Amino acid sequence: MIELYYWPTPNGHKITLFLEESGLPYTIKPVDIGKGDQFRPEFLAFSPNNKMPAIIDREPNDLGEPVTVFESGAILRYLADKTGRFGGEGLRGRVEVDQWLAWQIAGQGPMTGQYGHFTVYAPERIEYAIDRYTREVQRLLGVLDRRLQGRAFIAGDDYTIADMAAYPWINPYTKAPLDLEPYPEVRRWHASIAARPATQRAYALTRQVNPNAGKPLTEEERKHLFGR
Ligand SMILES: N[C@@H](CCC(=O)N[C@@H](CS)C(=O)NCC(=O)O)C(=O)O
Repeated sequence: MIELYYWPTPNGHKITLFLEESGLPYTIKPVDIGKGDQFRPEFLAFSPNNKMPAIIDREPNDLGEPVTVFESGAILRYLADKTGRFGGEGLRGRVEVDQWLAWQIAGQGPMTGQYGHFTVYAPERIEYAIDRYTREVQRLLGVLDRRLQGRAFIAGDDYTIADMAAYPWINPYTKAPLDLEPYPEVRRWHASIAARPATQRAYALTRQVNPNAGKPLTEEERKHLFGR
């Protein structure tokens, strides 16, 4: 059984996308990042960067002690290796997946996150930052759009952990949506993943785990998320 330390945000969705798609048994341990659960010593003991997602695998393939993993990219790779699914086939298939997984966790995710921070959450409007991250996200959408030309999914014909990582970070801010009109391949790919039953199950967890999802942040939530 996998214990998933989770809150319904784009990085959290990456892991529920995998778990719902693979059918691997799991249980959710909510980490309410608006209440400061990410700073609890028992969570920091295995997720020292004070961010979710993280997992504990109580039944690792080597039958040894439980395995803990933090960082969404590392978790996706671990789960792909554990199940032998969604991680790319053979040396060449695997490297296709891993380079785009790295592109997502080092580029598309953080840049889109900064775009969201400065357009939605920052207490003051800083034009330079908004402009910088808007253009960077648009550039990354262009990179993804070109990659998807002639391919069903990021790594080729198969749906993989590279897609699961990138999907939740396409336009995650309803208060600051970006125009996806210039990226037809991204729109086609995004719609095909949105239609998957596993995707719908993963996103249905949002309201179940956080009934306040989508509401403006309270002062307490801002303090825990941006104040330390
Ligand atoms: N690089 C990390 C980023 C995870 C992350 O940013 N998690 C956010 C929510 S999406 C979080 O837990 N924030 C709590 C905090 O910053 O205190 C990953 O890919 O797992």
